Amino acid sequence: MSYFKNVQPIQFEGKDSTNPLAFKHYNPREVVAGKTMEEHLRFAVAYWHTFTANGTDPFGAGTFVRDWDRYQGMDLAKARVEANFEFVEKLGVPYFCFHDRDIAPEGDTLQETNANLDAIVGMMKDYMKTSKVKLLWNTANMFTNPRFVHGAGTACNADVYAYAAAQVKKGLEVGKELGAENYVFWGGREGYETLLNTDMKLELDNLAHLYRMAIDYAQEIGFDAQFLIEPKPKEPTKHQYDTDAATTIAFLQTYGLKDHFKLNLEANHATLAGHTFEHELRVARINGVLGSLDANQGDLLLGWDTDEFPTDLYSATLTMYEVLQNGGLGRGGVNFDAKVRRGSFEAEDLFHAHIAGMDTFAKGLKTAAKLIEDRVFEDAIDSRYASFTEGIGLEVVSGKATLRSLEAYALHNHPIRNVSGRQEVLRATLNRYLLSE
Ligand code: XLS
Ligand code: CA
Ligand code: CA
Repeated sequence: MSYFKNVQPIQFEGKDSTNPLAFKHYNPREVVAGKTMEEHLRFAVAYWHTFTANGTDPFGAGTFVRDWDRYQGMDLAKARVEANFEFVEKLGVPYFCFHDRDIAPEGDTLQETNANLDAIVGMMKDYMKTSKVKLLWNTANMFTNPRFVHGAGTACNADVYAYAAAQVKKGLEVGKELGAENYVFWGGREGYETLLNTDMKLELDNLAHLYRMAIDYAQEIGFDAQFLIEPKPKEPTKHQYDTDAATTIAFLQTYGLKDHFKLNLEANHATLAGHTFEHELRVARINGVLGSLDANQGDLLLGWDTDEFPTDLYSATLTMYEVLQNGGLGRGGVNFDAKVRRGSFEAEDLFHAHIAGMDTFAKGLKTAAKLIEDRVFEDAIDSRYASFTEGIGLEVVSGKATLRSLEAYALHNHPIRNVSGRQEVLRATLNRYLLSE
């Protein structure tokens, strides 16, 4: 059964192509800064947006026209697996990602739910014997079911906490079974609606216990995936504990967990936190925890998580600049946690959207590599901070300075001379690089 019979495997046709079903910049085999584009970008398709969602919004029913929707229950779940492998192979990306509840329906009991999951995981495993498609990460959906109304790992109810722990245990087993390279924790309900009914300390302690148990269990079963925490400040919960990269790093340090986790950063979550995506990547990078990316973009005119496909070349360039400066994403990748708009309801739109995102990131990668090769920002930054490479500045940097020695210096250093930050020149230069080629 083919779900995308009108689409042939997507090919690279070059920047002058006008074919909406071809890549203009993403050439998997092209070498940039010492690695192929495929190795740098490690693209993944998000199962939930691509195969599970139907275009429902709070004001209206689903609009998506999908061939697999003629099925129901486990038959539907199986049809989606077929569609997934066909789509990911035709798109030519190496990975996909899912939540447990995206791939199999819940049953009446946890036993039944796990049995459904096992059946679908078995089917995926069979596909993966012959397909080149791999699992970048899996995760547990502990936010949709009403039982998680007050949270999962931060629930006020120990029975819910135990259920969440059972779900994480199963998620780790599934990840091992399918050879997942990472395992993600995103806490959509891990936060609070009001402090008036919230024991914040207990909730955070319990969340840390859950993470510790997950580390121990993964070790016990020999699941060596990279653990990732995905920050988001709000939505669905009013305040979410993993607010942004800096807050999540502080949490990991407080609980002695930093060596076991990296961050999965999402562009739209950065926007919701009042940051640029590159800010979040920079914070993670300088703290050694830049793990993986959820590539999408928000709408700055809307205050919610719109998860649009990324087409902003400027942002993609600065994102890939951080990734290159990080020495790559390691076991992480670039997952399109993005959905086609409700009005883009035809199955072919799924290809158009991913191609647009992949080309945007490919162009961003090429531009960032050129900027780094030419040391555009590095030279500007080096000269801006040059006063810390000698004299009194070097004493500060090497930790030798004291308030006394700095005062002695300041008393006789008059007048102080500052130099322009030259922001506009740098932005114009960035535009010049983006527009070249
Ligand atoms: C929701 C999140 C979610 C995570 C995985 O906003 O982006 O989809 O990526 O649970
Ligand atoms: Ca995400
Ligand atoms: Ca999102």
